[in-house]
Amino acid sequence: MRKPVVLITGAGGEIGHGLVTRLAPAGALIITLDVNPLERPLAKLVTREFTGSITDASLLDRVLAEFEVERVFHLAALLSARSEFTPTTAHHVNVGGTLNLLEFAQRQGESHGRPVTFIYPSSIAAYGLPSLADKSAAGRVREDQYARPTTMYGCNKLYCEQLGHYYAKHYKQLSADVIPRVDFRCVRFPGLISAVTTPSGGTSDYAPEMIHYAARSERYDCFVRPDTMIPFMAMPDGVEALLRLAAAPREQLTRTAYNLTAFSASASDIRNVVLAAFPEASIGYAVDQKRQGIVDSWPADVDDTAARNDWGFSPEYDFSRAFREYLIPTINERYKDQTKRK
Ligand code: AKB
Repeated sequence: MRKPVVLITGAGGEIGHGLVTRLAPAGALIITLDVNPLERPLAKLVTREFTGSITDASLLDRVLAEFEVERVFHLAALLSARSEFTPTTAHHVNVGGTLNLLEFAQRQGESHGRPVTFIYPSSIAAYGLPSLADKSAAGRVREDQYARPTTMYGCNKLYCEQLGHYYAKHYKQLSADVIPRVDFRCVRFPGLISAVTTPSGGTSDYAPEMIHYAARSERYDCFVRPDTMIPFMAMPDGVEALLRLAAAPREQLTRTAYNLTAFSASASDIRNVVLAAFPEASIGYAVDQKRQGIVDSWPADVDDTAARNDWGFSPEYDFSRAFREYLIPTINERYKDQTKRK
């Protein structure tokens, strides 16, 4: 008989690392799919590790044959900056891979007779504010506003939200009694800041990079202007949000995609709090106009009322607490041996 498990794609990434380390102690049987082998400490926490691409349908067939997947956390993706260098590859992975996973979830549900809960991290990159004046005037952007992404990654994320809705509500709607459909649920993450993994190709990476470089006593030049403002969230709150959404009773959910945020901060706000923690840090600005243009198209803040009302989203870390209690002490611990050797 197949074992009931949770599937996490992109398990070795920034969100995946936090999710595996949070889920494993709770006793979840976890299988993972990542294009790279997991680091040993993470691999020891999972029941089975598949190394390969989400674009490989035959690999997913192997998973289907061996495991009864009840819940999917589909985290694997090429992020915004990296996707701009290889847009067709980004589409192939971000959209083609997600379509493979949705089809896999549908076939899993048909095989064991219950809808698979499918959790998908979209992004503030799904928004496209046309100018800084519009960004300033927009204030807290709602889910149904400004859905005009300016990056391939943002286009991918917005389309995959729609794909998920289709699989949940309309899949093969002209065929006789297709059952059961995928229980697709999605959040639009702000910039996520992790203390335990280093950033991997995002345009919001200036925030975590600033902290990690300061902790390593390395010079950092921020690639956006000091006044650049977007919403952020500490990684533990991001992981908890995914788990809370996954556990919410289906009847409480009034939408497919939910905004999330914990705090908005400018690059200057972040630089000031990092300098307060690392007075010797050397942090300057070298604005990259192309990446600046991407971040300027993202909202300064988002309205997450629907997530709070429907499934009790409530972040633990505001700006000050995120740095004081999570980021600075955890990152200091991570680099303490490295900085001693200098
Ligand atoms: C990125 O910067 O690409 C991601 C995101 C905001 O979705 N961190």
